Amino acid sequence: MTDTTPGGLENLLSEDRRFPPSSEFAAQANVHRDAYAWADADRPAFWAEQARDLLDWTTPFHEVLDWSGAPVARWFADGRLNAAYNAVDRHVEAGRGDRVALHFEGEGGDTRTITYADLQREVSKAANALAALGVETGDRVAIYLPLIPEAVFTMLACARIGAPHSVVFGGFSAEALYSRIVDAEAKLVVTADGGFRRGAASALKPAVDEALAKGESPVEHVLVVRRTGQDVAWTEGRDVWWSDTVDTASDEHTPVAVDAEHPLFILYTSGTTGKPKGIFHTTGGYLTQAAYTHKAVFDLKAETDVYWCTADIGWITGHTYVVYGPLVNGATQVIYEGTPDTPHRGRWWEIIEKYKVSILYTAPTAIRTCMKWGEEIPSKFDLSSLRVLGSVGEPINPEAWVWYRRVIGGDRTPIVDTWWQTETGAIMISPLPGVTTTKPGSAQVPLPGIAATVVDDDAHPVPDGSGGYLVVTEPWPSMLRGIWGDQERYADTYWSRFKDLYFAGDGAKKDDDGDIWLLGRVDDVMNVSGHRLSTTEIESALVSHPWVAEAAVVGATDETTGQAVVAFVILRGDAGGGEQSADEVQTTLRNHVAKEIGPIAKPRQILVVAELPKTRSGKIMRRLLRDVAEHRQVGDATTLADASVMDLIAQGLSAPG
Ligand code: 6R9
Repeated sequence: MTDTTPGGLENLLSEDRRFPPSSEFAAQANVHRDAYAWADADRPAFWAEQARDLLDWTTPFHEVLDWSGAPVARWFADGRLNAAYNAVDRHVEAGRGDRVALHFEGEGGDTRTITYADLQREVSKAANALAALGVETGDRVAIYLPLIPEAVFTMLACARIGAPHSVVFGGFSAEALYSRIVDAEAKLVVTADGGFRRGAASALKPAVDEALAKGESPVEHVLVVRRTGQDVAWTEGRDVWWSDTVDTASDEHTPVAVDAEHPLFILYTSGTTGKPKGIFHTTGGYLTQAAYTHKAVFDLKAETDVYWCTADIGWITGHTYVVYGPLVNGATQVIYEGTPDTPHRGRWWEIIEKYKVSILYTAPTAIRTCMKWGEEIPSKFDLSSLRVLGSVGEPINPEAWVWYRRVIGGDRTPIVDTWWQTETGAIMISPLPGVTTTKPGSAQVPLPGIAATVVDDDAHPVPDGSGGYLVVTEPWPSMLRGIWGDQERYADTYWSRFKDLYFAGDGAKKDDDGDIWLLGRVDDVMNVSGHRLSTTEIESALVSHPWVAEAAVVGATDETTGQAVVAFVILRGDAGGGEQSADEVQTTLRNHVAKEIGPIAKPRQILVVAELPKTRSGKIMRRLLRDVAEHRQVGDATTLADASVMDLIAQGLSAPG
């Protein structure tokens, strides 16, 4: 990563477009430049002030940070609070019960408007039902639901009782669900008959039945929401309908105050190999940073903004920026069940026009997909309500960033490229929209109160202009408190690579201003003839060509060069890319990469594909592409959002031409 020879990282760093905030935006922004100095002067004091300011505590805290048990932090540990009370009840008590909390848009066009007062009743009913099913403070609950209001009600009902939830992606297999249920020893599973995806009802309950038939399980009950009306198999005594238990329960429930360090949730992330890691977060510190970052990074004005984060609740972005951050801040938000192209490719933009969404938070993969579909689609809708755009999940290529700002943001909106992880719980590195002069493709600066840098192999901070590994150098409130049931693995995975530094697993580079550019996971770094190349770098070069909508690059074993660059590209329908022969595409794009980065970075092979394999959170599964590139049997594809994509790629490669 420290290599700056040809093929190094010069391409991204030569990105010299700059976008300062407008003076109008800067003047009205929630957070100003002085926040950095204030936080630097006394980091724990800064967070303590946020915790007092943004949350209501039933028992105020006096201790701020206890790092004596490092690497497990304790924040605000002698305080007590309830997460659901903070997300719901206090807004109603303050006279804001009529404010819309959720504008739910079903894929088929059904809608529900849920105010904070409604939310209080729904969450209370669900909490009473959970308690009646035997769930007590400290018990774990698995949630396997589509993105429907009941998913939010259930998460908050768990929080209300102090029962940590473990949300499992609706797209995950029965096997994945079973291992997560067993690992967390969940007593209850909350699911639905099914959900709507791509215009059809897709079943969920059968996967729960299959999971629970796999062996011994701690599950006592399965609570089932009726969403699609599909037939479901039923196990008497174990399965109960939401309509029979929750809808009939009392809508009054007293939230259980818990210690600040009481676990709020477990969320499994797929490690590169082996058993998934149950990342667990606690209550006080997590909520503090969720609320602060949501307000600071998106400049949220709760009275007037309409916020929309397109993430599924099955990943961390859905936890922090659909459920906890926005609701603790009393925001009005949109949640949408379906896919962006159902029933047509303008669905997202139609939703933005309909609800006058002012803040949009989505992933680079979605932006690149929209680029591929062509800008005439969003251009048909009125997107003038938008005032802040966010990106998360992967490095965003400069071209995609610029397209996002121009086509979706009307050349007007600040873009916040937010770097963080399931483990960090909340945003760590991001521009502040009223402060930072943004650079397309860079997450830029640690937020006020966050200390992160880039180090070399020996843990020394690299000078500006060099690359290395991203680390966090001081504890932060929403940091993971460990891996559920395996604290040794926690220390090994994150704290053993560099002494006393949190190792994020991402490669990064500092530019000449000291701004941080994320370069992808360190395992995505290739070594071609001794030159270190980042996948992100080459992908960005490819996407900067007008024919290319999306690109994924992998390093395939090569007899002569050690590794060789193999690129998979999706061509843009609207830019002439579709009309070229395969040979012409190869030659043109190889030369383009050579020109942008250097001949060393030229892909050995460029394969045109219709889709790329992605997880439901939008991350490209390069491991599977590497299998294709190295002519191996394709490995475990169970966490793909759409498992048929690998078949399509294989077919496309064997087809003539
Ligand atoms: C929130 C989330 C974490 C990994 C992380 C990094 C990548 C996320 C990014 C980004 C570059 C950004 N990542 N945001 N890379 N720029 N703005 O995605 O959590 O699913 O745990 O993934 O995602 O590689 O290490 P999670």
